Amino acid sequence: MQRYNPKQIEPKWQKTWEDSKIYQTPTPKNDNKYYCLVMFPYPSGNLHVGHWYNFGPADTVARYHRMLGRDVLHPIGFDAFGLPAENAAIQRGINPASWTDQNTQKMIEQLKSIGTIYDWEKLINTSKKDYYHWTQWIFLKLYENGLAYRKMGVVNWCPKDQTVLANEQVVGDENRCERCDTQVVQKELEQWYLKITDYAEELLESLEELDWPQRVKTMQKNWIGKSEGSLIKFEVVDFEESIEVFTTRADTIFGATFMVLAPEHHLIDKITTKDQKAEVQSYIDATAKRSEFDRQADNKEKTGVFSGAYAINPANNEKIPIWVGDFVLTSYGTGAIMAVPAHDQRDNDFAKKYEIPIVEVVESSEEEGLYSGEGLLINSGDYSGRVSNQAREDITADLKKRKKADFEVNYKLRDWLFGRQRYWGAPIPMIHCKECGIVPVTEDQLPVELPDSVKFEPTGKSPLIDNPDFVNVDCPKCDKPAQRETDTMDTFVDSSWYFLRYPNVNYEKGPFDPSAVQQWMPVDHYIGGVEHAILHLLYARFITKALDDHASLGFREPFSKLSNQGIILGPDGLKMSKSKGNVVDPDEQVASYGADSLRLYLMFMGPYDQGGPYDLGGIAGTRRFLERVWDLVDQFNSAAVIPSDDSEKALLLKQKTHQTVKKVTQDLEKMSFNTAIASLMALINFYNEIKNEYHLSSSDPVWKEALKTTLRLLAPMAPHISEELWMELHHDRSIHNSGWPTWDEKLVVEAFVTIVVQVNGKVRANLQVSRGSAESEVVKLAMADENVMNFVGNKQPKKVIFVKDRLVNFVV
Ligand code: ANZ
Ligand code: ZN
Repeated sequence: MQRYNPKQIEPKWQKTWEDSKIYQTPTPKNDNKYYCLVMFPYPSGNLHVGHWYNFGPADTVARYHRMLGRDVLHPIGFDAFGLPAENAAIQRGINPASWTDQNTQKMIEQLKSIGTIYDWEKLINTSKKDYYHWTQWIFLKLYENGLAYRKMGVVNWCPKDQTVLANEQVVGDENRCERCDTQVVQKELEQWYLKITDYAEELLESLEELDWPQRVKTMQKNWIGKSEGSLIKFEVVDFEESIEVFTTRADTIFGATFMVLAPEHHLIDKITTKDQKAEVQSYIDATAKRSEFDRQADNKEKTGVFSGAYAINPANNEKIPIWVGDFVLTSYGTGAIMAVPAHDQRDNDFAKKYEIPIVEVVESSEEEGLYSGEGLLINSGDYSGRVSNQAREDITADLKKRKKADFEVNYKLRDWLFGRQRYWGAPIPMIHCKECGIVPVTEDQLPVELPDSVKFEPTGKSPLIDNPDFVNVDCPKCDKPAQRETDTMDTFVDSSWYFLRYPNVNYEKGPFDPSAVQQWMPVDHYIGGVEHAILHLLYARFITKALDDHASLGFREPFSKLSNQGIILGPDGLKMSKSKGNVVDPDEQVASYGADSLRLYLMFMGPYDQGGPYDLGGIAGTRRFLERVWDLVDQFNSAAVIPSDDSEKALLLKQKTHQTVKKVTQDLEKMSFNTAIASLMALINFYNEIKNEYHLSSSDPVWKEALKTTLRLLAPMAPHISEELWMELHHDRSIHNSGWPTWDEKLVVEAFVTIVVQVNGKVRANLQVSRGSAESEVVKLAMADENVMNFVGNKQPKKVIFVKDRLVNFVV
């Protein structure tokens, strides 16, 4: 046998596998399907080590399930539309379409070099007509069912990308663009929205049934932001009007000493007194210049103006002043609040500043400071003495009898703003007609094709506006000249349904093939980065539910199980970035060490969900390990010695192997790759130790079985070398079709145990003894230990405590 040379064997096997189509997706038999999905990449140009960290281990999971005998679907594609590709293309002065095509070609080569089992006949590219046709179809379906609409509103605007962003794309305390990190500003614009809020409750509730990391579920839960409270009506003095407020603390109503309206509130104009008009108007004008971000910030001073009007507190009939203040947002609850300065910090700041009375109504259990917790009510009429959380229900129920209140649930989740003023996306299939208003493109006119000849530099307006061939169209309703919608869809629309396309990528009657989807969905295991915890995963769940309601999908949650990989840092422990010069190029690593070594190293470097710094020495270590495996099989093949006749050693060899089968199986089940590899390393060390006493011999069936099993355990993680060595052991069928090894529980039980030897309760030695050894035998062995002898001395111990297979303690 030659020396281990991945450069030669890896491309060879990749080609053989591709030619023989061994990874072609099977038609799944009942209950035997396993849909293993990785989050598909943007065609950014180059795979980086982070991609490998996603794709390599995910491929291992898919391969492992394949060897278990499952029918596996493990596809790949490109999330090809969108800002990253468009911005990169603009920088280089080329069309995003050509840039994307160049990159996908390059990336496919790279993806192949990893040795993945992707079925290339199922490749998806979201920027191609045959895909976005169906993105547009889904949009029409949503529109038809009232789930897509246009409205005027305050929106997030990225000054660098010159487009609106969804709330989910504004990240961090400083409100930065998720794509380019520029600080986002807010603008009033008419925009397209998808009604994700219709599904708020279900999106929250069915999180329960998902096998997802808890932190992702918590992030979604907080984003949805369910808040249970009450709607309470306050009559306006001298007007036939009432102001409704949303509060989570109806129990504090006796402490509501004023009200605050958002400056946009519709009643302000009507109720403001003459004297106050000018002041109120200038306050409203000033507010218009502030963003919601700014208005909400805790550290900003609270401001407001008195409207001159009063309301009646329905709990105690007291007259309280109505103020206007911009810390109350028009977009949440009813855009008005009852202010309880004794128990709410913002209300407290406000009351102190404008000298409004502060009345405590919940007994504080704290010495000082504003109390916002639960407690017994005080100063609250008949309700005094009740516990606040009970009083909340009672007060609302009593006010409800008088038609002054009702129970209410609010969500922080807002509708999904999905139109973009950019070129590189699926055109929204809508037509604006002077006569008929907004008219949807008819289904048979899909796809609305994205034209090529467009100046796509961002200008703040959609670049499609300047393309008359695209814009001018006849109205489908009245046939008069009309204009196409020029906004395109955000790429998150493309990725919110791609997993439905893989089961049958060639389906021509709809976005998904109902029978194929029924066979494969839901995704059994979805693997990808935690950065998508809210955005992509929430959108995909929403679209799934909407399609189930309006296109008979047949299930309501797309991803049964989710795993997030950690993040790979540069060798210096910092985030990898070109500017820091700490980027590790996976192609170079493959060229120097091989794909198997890189796969193995990434899985060995630490727990998969934690990631960590890429250690340039570490990969050399996994390469050496693979060489040891290679050498062992090589020696076995060429060792024509007579097999040893030592049944005890043979048993030991079997036991160690079976123990490792069990360990690796259990570890792969929970994606604990690093510990699986560690036990394989330990097994190879053991083989190397025992081979001198129990001869490595190609005619020894015990050795042969042990090595075959080891290669099969290694196969999902290092697919090329295990295939090569498998063939060296005279097989004619791929190791990847050889099934997953099983273990015999009887052989797994340890033959040897470690016994702790103590003297007066302190550990003085560890002993390896046969399982079940008798006390007399263990004592004899312990007494022979030098260190133990030093502490026992030459006296007879007073007492010996013995716990079988565990411990012996000498009391002296
Ligand atoms: C009286 C009160 C007393 C309140 C108290 C809180 C504490 P979450 O949990 O986030 O839903 N609120 C309601 N609408 C608002 C708006 N449009 N802009 C700003 N604040 C608004 O918060 C609900 C609470 O936020 C409500 O309960 C209301 O203040 C305030 F000791 O009412 B509370
Ligand atoms: Zn018309």
